[in-house]
Amino acid sequence: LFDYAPAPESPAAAGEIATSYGHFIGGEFVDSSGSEALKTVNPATEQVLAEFAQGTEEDVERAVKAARKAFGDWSALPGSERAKYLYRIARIIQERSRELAVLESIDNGKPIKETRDFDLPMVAAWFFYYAGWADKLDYAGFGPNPRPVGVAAQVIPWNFPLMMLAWKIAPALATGNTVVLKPAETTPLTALRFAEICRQAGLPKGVVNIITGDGRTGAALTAHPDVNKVAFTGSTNVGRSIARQLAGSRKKLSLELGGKAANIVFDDAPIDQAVEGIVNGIFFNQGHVCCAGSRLLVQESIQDELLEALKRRMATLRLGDPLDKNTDIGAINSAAQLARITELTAAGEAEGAERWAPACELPSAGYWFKPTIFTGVSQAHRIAQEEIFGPVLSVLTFRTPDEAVAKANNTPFGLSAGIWTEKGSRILWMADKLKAGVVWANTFNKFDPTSPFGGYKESGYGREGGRHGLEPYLNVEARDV
Ligand code: TXE
Repeated sequence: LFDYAPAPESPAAAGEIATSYGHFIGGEFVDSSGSEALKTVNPATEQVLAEFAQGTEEDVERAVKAARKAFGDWSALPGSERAKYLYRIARIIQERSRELAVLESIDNGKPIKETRDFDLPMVAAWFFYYAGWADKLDYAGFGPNPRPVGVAAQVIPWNFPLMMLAWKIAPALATGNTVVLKPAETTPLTALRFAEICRQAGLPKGVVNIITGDGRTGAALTAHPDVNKVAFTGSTNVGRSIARQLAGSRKKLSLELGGKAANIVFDDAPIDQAVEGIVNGIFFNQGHVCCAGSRLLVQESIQDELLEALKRRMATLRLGDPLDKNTDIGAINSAAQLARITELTAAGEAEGAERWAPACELPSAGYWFKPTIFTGVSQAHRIAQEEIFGPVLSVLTFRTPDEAVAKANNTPFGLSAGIWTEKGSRILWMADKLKAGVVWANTFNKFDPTSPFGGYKESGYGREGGRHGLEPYLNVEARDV
């Protein structure tokens, strides 16, 4: 499934970036009704890439109208016909994956190694997978006649711009809904390129609409009275404000919010493998990952040995140009995110934790943060409780499995967790006790379109992926079996 994305060659492989963009509404690229424009920059250079429209309420109105107009015909198509469009989109994504990977790396700051080998293959896989469901909904266990909800408003973040788009749009379209999607204001470019792909695939007009802008556009979209379903991925605060905004409405809501995952290493774990899992858990995508393994819980008896090996490995990580195929750690996505990381790491030091980072030079322009670990962290510290969303690991220790579970569960979040041990029985015992939507054993950050992803507690509700990922987009008339 994951081997089909060809390698991007050079920045020149990216299609042209326009100097300014409007919205994609009703199958056409259109100007905004307002005059306000935002800028997106390359976070590795701070160079402005393009201007794009700040969507107005009138733009939202037009986009929702276009989606409503398209809904009747789209939802009436046989599932096998909808599947053809999704397969076509998946194939075009594969064909254009070099261009998309480069564009994503330029707009987001993440290493090309990741966009090429992870993001783009996952994006295609998501469309292939949900294409397969489109004609099998009657057999999905939702009862005899599951129906699409209607117009879905989808607001996504900047950490996996295209992948979050795929997670939202693929299941919505497979189930017969139409969508209005708003990408994050620091990463609009690949969503706008995806709009071109919808045209290339001949997708009927209005089935997918993309409007750009910041949180004001997002709030206007989620509040629109003719929207039937809201899907949001982003910060817990905004998730809460959307839930308040929707209280009393009949809109369906799913939220995928933050996390503070524990990566739990027992004394019988193979150290080298665990070190790779820890590094992947927190430094993948600069730690801009909701399920990042941002807390290392290490069994006290192996703490010294593990930390020594971890520091040795961290010293080999290459930070720099996201378009260099050897880069492991790219740029922080925005100045605002860099400020947040800086503020929380300063709090870590002020609260008495010990900070360590390998010697490495940071490029002179752009937003960068060294891979960093904090030891001597206690559970009450802000860096043990709050999502940093950067390449920063907080190290805590435990003695017994019970203590590991108690510490792992002691945050407001519950999105993911990792366990490293040779004992299968311990994995099963721990997985049962951990309050996390995803539990990885002897691996971390593994994703697959067949498996549901989502959280407990303040990490949100609703699942994306697998058969469960269809549910938020369906009105179900009979009991789930
Ligand atoms: O998120 P926001 P930000 C966490 C992470 C990060 C913090 C802040 O800890 O440091 O959130 O990031 C749109 N109504 N995550 O400020 O603001 C916004 O335009 C409707 C975790 O970037 O939540 C963007 O499209 N929409 C997370 C999207 O929400 C609104 C990923 C996310 O932006 C809105 C991102 C409103 N009132 C950040 N206000 C994860 N779970 O992966 C903003 N938006």
